[in-house]
Amino acid sequence: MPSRRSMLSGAAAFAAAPLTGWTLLGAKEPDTSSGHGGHGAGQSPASGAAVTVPDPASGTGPAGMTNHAGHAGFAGGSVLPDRAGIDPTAILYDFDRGRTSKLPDGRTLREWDIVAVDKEFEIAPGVTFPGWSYNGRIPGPTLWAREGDALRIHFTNAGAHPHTIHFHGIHRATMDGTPGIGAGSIAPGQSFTYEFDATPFGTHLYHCHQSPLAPHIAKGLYGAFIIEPKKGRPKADNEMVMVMNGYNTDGGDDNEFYSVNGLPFHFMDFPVQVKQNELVRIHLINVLEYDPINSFHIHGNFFHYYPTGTMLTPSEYTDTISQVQGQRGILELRFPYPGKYMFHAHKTEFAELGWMGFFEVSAA
Ligand SMILES: [Cu+2]
Repeated sequence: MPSRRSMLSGAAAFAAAPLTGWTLLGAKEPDTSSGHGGHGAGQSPASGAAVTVPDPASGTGPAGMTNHAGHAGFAGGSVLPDRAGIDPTAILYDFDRGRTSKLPDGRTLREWDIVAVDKEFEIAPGVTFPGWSYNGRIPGPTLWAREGDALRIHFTNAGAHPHTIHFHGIHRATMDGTPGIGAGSIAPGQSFTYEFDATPFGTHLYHCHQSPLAPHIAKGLYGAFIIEPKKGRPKADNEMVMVMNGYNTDGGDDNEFYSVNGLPFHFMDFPVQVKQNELVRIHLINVLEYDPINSFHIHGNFFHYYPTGTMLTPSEYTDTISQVQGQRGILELRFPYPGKYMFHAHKTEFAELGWMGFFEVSAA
């Protein structure tokens, strides 16, 4: 089996020798010797060694892929969202505020339906990933609430394995989505409603907490959970969610692909659109498994950073931050100059395996 390093060399060599790079990516064999146990996690091999190799010079590629010769990436570009089954650009702005109603005490009740479903995604050209997902997407829906709201999350497990939803926040033990406590594991075909209040305000996350934990998260069962302060924040012109994740495609103990909002290299081909001088607010969440640390670096700019989003004043003014698994925060910045500015994991290996993209700043 080629190492992650050799894949990286393959990716870097794409412009010069696309066939070699393509073969390295497409021909990865499943690793049947290791495996971290449980539920057949990651046991489906990468498929697609037989995909047509596009000609980077011609500007064309197989249907459903873009072509971005000129930067590290896949020979045919990232997979188009329709074909991938994931649209990272749509996920940026897809805040799900739930169904709202008023409780007798005047508070807002928000309700969501979340279904765990097993679903295949084409995360890289010719590479399918047998995901476990919330509502058929990786990452799952971004749940938005206001501090103090009453929340009800109606969870149904339509997958083949037991799952839970564990929310970060303050709540009773019985609502913690942890096996052995309260409803605990939700078996296939079963449902449970998690019920708690939205507190504290901040940028949080939710994920499955079934054992073995790493695959239950890494297969795709995670999402953003944002609680706005009761009085709100200063209005941002451009507010978005970025979930840093990775894919273990060979059942080994590391990731072969990295991304933001689910699709490697997507934002290289579809830069995040920003206007000069507008206030950009990014809710950044790290759900990466198998690697201890992830990071976010921006070119040509600095941002204010609010760790966990639980304070209204930033702790740092920087161009690079690190997050371990489950860590998250809010970034606020304005772009003073038009142009294209890269953002990526400052761990270069992650960047070259998919975790890189652009902001495209248009003149005000
Ligand atoms: Cu699970």
